[in-house]
Amino acid sequence: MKYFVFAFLFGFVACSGAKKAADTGIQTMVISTSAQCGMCKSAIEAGLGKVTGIRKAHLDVTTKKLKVTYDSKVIAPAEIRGRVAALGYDADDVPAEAAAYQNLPACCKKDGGH
Ligand SMILES: [Cu+2]
Repeated sequence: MKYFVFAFLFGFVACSGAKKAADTGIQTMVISTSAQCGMCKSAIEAGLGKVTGIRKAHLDVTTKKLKVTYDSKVIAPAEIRGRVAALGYDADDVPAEAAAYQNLPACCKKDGGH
């Protein structure tokens, strides 16, 4: 019985937490990138980790999808895509910035070793 009550309370707290997150502007978006390997993953996740308003960035190297948790009151999706492009990677319809792309290791380039 105690466990049942605990589970109920936990569920209640989880639900109210989700509502609070929506009120504070926290949102999640998925960006298609041109990332190639684990180095790209590190570069993108570390690069976005420094950006104000971005709470979490996770790249799946297999799908090349970047999942970003951000505060919509602080940063807009277009700016997040711009940040990814500035690191040298395509972000949805925003092409990688040429200079940054040129500076990537060969294995991270779209026509690279992979
Ligand atoms: Cu790479």
